[in-house]
Amino acid sequence: MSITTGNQLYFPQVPAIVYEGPGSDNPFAFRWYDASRVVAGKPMREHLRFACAYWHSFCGSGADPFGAPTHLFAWNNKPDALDRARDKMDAAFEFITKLGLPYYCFHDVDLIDFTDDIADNEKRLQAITTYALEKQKSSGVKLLWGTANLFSHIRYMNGAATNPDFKVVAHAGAQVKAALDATMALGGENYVFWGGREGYMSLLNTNMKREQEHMARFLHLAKDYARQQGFTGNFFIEPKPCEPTKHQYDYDAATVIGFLREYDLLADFKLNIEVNHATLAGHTFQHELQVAADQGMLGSMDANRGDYQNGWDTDQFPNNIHELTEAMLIILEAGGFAGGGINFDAKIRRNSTDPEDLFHAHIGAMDSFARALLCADAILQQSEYRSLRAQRYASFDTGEGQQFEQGKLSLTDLRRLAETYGEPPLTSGRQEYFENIINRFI
Ligand code: XLS
Ligand code: NI
Ligand code: NI
Repeated sequence: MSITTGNQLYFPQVPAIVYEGPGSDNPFAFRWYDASRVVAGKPMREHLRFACAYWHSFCGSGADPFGAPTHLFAWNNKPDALDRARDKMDAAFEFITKLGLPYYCFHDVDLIDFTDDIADNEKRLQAITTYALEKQKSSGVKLLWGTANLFSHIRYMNGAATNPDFKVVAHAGAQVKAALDATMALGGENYVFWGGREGYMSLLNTNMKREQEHMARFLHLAKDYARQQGFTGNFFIEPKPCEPTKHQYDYDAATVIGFLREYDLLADFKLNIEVNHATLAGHTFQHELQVAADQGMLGSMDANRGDYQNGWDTDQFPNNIHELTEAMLIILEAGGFAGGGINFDAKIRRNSTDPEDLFHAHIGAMDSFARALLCADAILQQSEYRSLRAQRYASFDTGEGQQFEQGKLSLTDLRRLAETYGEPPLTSGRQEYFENIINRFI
């Protein structure tokens, strides 16, 4: 493989994107995302910790099951794999720095094409990692998380860590080891496991208990290896109920937390919650965030949105300020992410074929989150939202309610008290009023 360093610009027509305020009509400016503006005690950039997803933005081709690629990138033209990978990285860092994104995230195979040769793949990854390190140093961009793609190669069709054939499990191990090495070499702050094929298509041919034990064993091996190498970051599990597998073991936040607890992994792992995965699981995104936050497990977020008219992972860019405001309320009340940030796991549409479309997508998404952050902060600071919710539980703050919370009452006590209270009055949940509070600040 040859070594060339390109100076070519891939988005020469797009300037660096700066904050111009809500009144601006410049399509290449932020209206709400003002990185250094202090909100709730820290700058926006530290609340939001935005990351570019290498796979969607620089590896996605626009192809779908019915049609050929439509995103024909200038960085994909060279015959040599390392040359191609460097071109792609030049384009990625040009894009990331023009947007002022502080972070990026990748799968191993996003950085450089793999073959079936383990040693060669390791060499490839090391070569492009060296290049990435230079890019990070000269730009100040950091790695939010790395991961291994354990779902695209044909060997993983029956799963990776949960594959019924140990030989495939070993290959998954080799790949995760190299991806961890790359993540650590780049100072990656976290490492993600998304188990797209860790699950089953049919229970008839599946020993579910054994597969889940293998998954836990595998996670322990990965964690132990990284810790031995001095990695101090978080491991994240990204829940998803299905797709591509019919039933995925990491179904949702509650399921994953139970799994981590059962297999003694809670201390090292947290969750990476993805919007569209939450909706596929039959939850709202807010529900998944709250479940994670309540357990101190809110690690990071994959930001995108689904489509209310269909049932798959469409990975569209986020733009719903109302839903994002409700999400930011939970994140602010939780004190922010534990180690992670907001990774745009989203892709432009197949028919979005202008190079500028990738910028418009990210500008809109970053502005939507910034605006949601401002709205959520205003709701918490200026409205009765928090105190109204607290008041609903006031009967537990003193007296017998408090004794109940403290474990000082028996079931017989409850019966005795019920009789003395008589029938309680109906107390409104005031949902519509709560909804109005949110809208008042948008
Ligand atoms: C797919 C997942 C994937 C993970 C990383 O649905 O969101 O992109 O984020 O493997
Ligand atoms: Ni994701
Ligand atoms: Ni996804």
